[in-house]
Amino acid sequence: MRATAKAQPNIALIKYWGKRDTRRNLPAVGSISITLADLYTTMSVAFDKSLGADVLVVNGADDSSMLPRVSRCLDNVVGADRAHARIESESNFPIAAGLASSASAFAALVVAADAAVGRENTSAQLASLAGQASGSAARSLYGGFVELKNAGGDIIVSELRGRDDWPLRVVVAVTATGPKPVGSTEAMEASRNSSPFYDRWIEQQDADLDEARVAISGKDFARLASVAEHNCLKMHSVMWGSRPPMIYWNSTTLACMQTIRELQSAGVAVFFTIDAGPQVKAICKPEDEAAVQQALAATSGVEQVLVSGLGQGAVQINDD
Ligand code: 2P0
Repeated sequence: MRATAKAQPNIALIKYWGKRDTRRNLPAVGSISITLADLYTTMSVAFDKSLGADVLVVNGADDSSMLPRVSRCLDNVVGADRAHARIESESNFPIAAGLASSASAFAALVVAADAAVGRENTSAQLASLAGQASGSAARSLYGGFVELKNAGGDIIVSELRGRDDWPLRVVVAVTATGPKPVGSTEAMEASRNSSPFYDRWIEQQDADLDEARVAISGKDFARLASVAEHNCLKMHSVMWGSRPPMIYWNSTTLACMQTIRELQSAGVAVFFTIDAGPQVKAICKPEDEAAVQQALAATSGVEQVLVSGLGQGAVQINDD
C-alpha cells in the first residue's frame, strides 16, 4: 500500500489561462508545453488504516495548506472509501513560485497513489485525474513536447514530439523565491470575470496552437519562438487587464527579458516565457545554453539560474 513516483514540472509554450468548468477544473483553452528533466518532485504515498487523517509532509515539514487538494486528488484516484495516507513530497527547486511545482506534485501524486493500490490506470486516465487537481499537472504525465486538448467533458493529453527528437534546453532565471501573492486558480477567475481581453485571448488560442504545432513538427525554432513569446505576453496582458490586476513580474523579470532581447540581437537562438510568477524561462538550442546561462546569471537581481533538458514525464520509481 505504498509507492513512490517522480515527475517534472512542465513549461507551457502556449499557455493555459482560464477555466470552462471550475467544478471539474476543465481548462477554457488547449495548451502546449515542454516537460523538464532536471527539476523534479518525488512523491511517496502510503495508505495506512491505522491513520486517523491524511498527513502531508513537504520537503521534510508538515504542510496542511495543500492537504485538502491532495486528499481530494487521492479520493479521485482511489475512491473516497480509501484508508488515510501519509504523503511525502520532496522537490529540488523552489515551490509555489511560478515554476509549476503543482504540476510535478500532482502528476507524481496520481502515479504514486495508483501504484500504491495496485491499479493500472492508463497514462491518459492518470492525466485526466491529475488535471482535476491542477490543470497543468495533466501535461507532466508525458515527456518532451506535450499537447493538452479539450475533448467533450474531458481533456486529452498526448506527446507531440519526443524529448530526444528535438533536445531543446531550458534556462530558468529565478528572480524571487517564496510563494506567489495570488494563486493561479484565483487569478484565472479574476481574468475571466473582469479582463476586457479575456474573450479575445480565448478566441485566438487555436491559431497559436496551430502555429506552435507546425513549428514543433518542422523543428522551426524561429517560428516557435515568435508564437510562444506572443502567447506569453498576451496571457500577461489578460492578467494585467484584470480587476484587481494580476502582475506577477518584478523589475528583474523585465531585466531578464531585456537580456534575452540582447542575446537575440546578437544572433543567439533563444526565447523567453513567463508563467504565474516572476521567474523567466529561456528556451534555447543546446549550443547556446552556456551563453544564455551566463547572460542571465549576470543580469542584475537574478538570484539563481537553473538549467534543464527535456524529460520523460511521470514514472513510478522504486521505494528506498
Ligand atoms: C500553464 N499556468 O499553462 C499556465 C501558464 C500558469 C501560467 O497552468 O487552477 O496551477 O490548479 O488548474 O495548473 C498554472 O495553473 O492551475 C498554469 P489550476 P495551475 O502552465
